[in-house]
Amino acid sequence: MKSKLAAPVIAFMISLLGTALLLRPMIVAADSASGSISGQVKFQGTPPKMTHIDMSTDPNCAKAHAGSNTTQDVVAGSGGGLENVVVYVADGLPAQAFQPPAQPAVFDQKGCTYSPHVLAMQANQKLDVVNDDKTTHNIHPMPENNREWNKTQPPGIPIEETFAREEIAIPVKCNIHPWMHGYIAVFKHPFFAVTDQEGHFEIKNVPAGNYTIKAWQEKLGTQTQPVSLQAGQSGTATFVFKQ
Ligand SMILES: [Cu+2]
Repeated sequence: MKSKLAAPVIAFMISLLGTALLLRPMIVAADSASGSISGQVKFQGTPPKMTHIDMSTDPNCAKAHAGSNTTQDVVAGSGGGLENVVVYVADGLPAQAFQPPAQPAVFDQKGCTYSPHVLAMQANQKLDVVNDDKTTHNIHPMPENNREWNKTQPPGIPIEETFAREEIAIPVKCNIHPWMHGYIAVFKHPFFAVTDQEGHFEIKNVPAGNYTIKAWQEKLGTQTQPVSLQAGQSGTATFVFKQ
């Protein structure tokens, strides 16, 4: 009786194993179909001088800066790379909803400046606003396509917020310290990046396709270029901004 049952069970298990082996390469193929789009954003010419910010009206802010502190409107590195540029897929994605990441985006107030100066996040992703200063701030995003909010934030008290819709980019100011301003770019998909000090960016896990890529800079505007991404390949893009 036992041996009669064992044969079909073994046959069934072998067929399961076969199915698993067949499925495995398909899953790997699906993963390798996406690639990254990377590159650099450059500034051509002489970058505008960053001006000193006088924080003497709030000694808590002034004390936080041992040296000089400057405006961050156009931050060009010595190698010509442009920092704080938002590079993103603007067109070409399939019409699907992308879930926001579980991890919150963080917008910090440190030394009475915003860190990062330009934040990029997904719509409906949690936004943690942090006050790391010994003074009270007032965080006031001024959106055109989202709900406006305006909150006083004493030292160490967390604020949790979110933005429901795509908007590139929302200006943020502090009603207490007039020099404080930054931007929050909100996307309905995860295919965006903000350039680092050398102007480099990498947009990861982009499915193969033909895309319109845009680069947004708060003072210099927006640039557009097409990028074609083959299955499993990486794409590149270079943007050059001039004053
Ligand atoms: Cu402030």
